[in-house]
Amino acid sequence: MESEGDGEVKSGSFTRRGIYPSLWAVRWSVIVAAFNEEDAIGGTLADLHAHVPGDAEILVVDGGTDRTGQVVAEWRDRLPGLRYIRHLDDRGKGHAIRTGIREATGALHAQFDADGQFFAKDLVALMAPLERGEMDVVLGSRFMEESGRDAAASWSRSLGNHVVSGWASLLFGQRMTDVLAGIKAWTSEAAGRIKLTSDRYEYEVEIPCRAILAGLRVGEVAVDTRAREEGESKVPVFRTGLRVLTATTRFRCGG
Ligand SMILES: Nc1nc2c(ncn2[C@@H]2O[C@H](COP(=O)(O)OP(=O)(O)OP(=O)(O)O)[C@@H](O)[C@H]2O)c(=O)[nH]1
Ligand SMILES: [Mg+2]
Repeated sequence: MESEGDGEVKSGSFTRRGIYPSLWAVRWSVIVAAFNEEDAIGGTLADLHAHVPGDAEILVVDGGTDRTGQVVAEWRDRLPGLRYIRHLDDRGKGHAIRTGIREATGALHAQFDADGQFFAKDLVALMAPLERGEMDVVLGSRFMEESGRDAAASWSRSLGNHVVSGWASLLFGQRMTDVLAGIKAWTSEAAGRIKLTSDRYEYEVEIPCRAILAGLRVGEVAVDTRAREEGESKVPVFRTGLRVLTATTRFRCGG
């Protein structure tokens, strides 16, 4: 469980380059919102196990009713930083991520979908600009030139993503190619300066929008995606798209 090169990460007492002195290990908290992901969560944890530092905290915030919790329990020995939060009053993915942020103890936070569509190796690339102190929030983007082809997305999903990202870029004066990807990272300090209010998928766009409004530095890094192989999407595309567009406009207007 080691990777080398820039933004070096080692398991155990890992060292890092960047603004944080290597003696102060910078702890990651990876927040995984899950809703009935018993078929996918095992693969997601295996991927995290292979790529995140050995002392990373991994918070699974489970709002569903299936066996996700049991599968997580089977991973406890291999992932000492694994924490399972049974989210009984779950009101949506945004609510689950807020709970994860409240519980997180790391200096750097990331969100990572449980459905296996993203790759944990990309978390290393997202964390690097935060560790170097160059960014406060980093968005994973499926639509940059270097991004692995998103064969996963249907045309309606891709179009919806482009419309929402374009609208947010226009309103907030910064080009963002993919505000909706379920892989993002931010510093705990940034989290303290952004007040998130959205319970559902609107929170995805709320993070960069409120960060820009707070004067924080928001960057993006190309990521790869693949089609969901296990479980089911929870997103009704058109209704969610409209809600996200309305919310983006509201954030701009101070709501
Ligand atoms: N706790 C919690 N997690 C959720 C909820 N809805 C979705 N999630 C999780 O959030 C992640 C993303 O959900 P998906 O349904 O795959 O949505 P998506 O990835 O944005 O959209 P697709 O392109 O359809 O896959 C998955 O890990 C889900 O299990 C919810 O209501 N509560
Ligand atoms: Mg998904």
